Amino acid sequence: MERTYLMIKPDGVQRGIIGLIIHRFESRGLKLLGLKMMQATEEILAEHYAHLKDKSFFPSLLAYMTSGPVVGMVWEGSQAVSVCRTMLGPTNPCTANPGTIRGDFALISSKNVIHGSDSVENAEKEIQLWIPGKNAQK
Ligand code: DAT
Ligand code: MG
Repeated sequence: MERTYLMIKPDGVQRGIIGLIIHRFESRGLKLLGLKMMQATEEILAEHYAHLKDKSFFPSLLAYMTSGPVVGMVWEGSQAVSVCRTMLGPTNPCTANPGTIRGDFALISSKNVIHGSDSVENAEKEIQLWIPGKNAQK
């Protein structure tokens, strides 16, 4: 069993597709362990997106991610990290296959609806960063 951190971004919340997105992971057989709706701060985003801090789009990424609430979630299942990444589709939704979340609900990288951890190690870091406390601990 593996855990991953998924986060519905502000565009997903604003468009009212939280339930639809959650339904996909539940249907796949993954288990929802924790969920938190929150306003992301620039501080937490700077840590979460530290690998992108020198990119030209970083300021607009911060503006987008703070434009409304996000829904952070911890999901558990067999190979949850890679299974969920496949269900998300690639970063650039233009290249995402229909049937993936980004392929069905997004068109541009800067508004791609959902985040998913890219490794088991990063998943554990992100869970502790976004949903610290008892419910999200192993
Ligand atoms: P992913 O979210 O698929 O793991 P990432 O970690 O490389 O991708 O980037 C994090 C987010 O930053 C991504 O979901 C959207 C934004 N982003 C990445 N590349 C971008 C680009 N070329 N233009 C605009 N936003 C981008
Ligand atoms: Mg990433």
